[in-house]
Amino acid sequence: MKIYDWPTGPYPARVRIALAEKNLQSAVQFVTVDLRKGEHKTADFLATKNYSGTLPVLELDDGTLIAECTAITEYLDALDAAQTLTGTTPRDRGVIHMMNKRAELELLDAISVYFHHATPGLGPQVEIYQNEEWGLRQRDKAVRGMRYFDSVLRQQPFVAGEAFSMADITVVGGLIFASLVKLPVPVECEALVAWYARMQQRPSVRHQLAMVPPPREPAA
Ligand SMILES: N[C@@H](CCC(=O)N[C@@H](CS)C(=O)NCC(=O)O)C(=O)O
Repeated sequence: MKIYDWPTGPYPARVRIALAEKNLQSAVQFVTVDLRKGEHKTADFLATKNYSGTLPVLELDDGTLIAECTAITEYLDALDAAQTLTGTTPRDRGVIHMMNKRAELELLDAISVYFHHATPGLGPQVEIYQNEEWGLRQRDKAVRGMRYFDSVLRQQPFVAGEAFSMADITVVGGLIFASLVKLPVPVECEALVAWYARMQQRPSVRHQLAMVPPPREPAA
């Protein structure tokens, strides 16, 4: 298997964590695609690797291409019967999928829009259209998302309930992105910060290149 990759990106980090959780790192060859040079937006990459122009992309030995972190994680998780990341029962699969999607919509993807629209992002060569107001709205949405996940983690040890899952990986991706863009976690989000500290104890998470604690708002 090959993964078209950007080594410090928060989305590729999700797949690296999934690979480590499944003990599959040695089954994969990483191929770096330079985001800052816009290599992911070339006509050739869009036509032959990923129409959406994003990383990571998994390429199987038979040439099948799977983009989208959630899809890649589902594929990797289904390679063995344990399905530790996406759940085994219908109930667990549904809840994990919901919380994973929320982690994308309310946190990670919102920070990504903020990065691309209200900061220099990947630079002028790549960021050919920016809408600062939209970016700032998404930044505020991400902060609300942090408060939401804090409220969830006050009730349960993991994002989707009693066990670690793909939804935790996606929130970790969100907090990695928050640290890259220096978006502080609200000071009252103590459960979220404590959960993140626990996540960093997991070997799969600890070894991420971009793993630095997100900044916190100073206490009033
Ligand atoms: N929905 C996609 C988003 C992937 C994504 O945004 N990846 C970043 C890398 S960290 C990227 O390719 N950004 C480049 C761009 O949007 O121009 C997924 O889950 O895989």
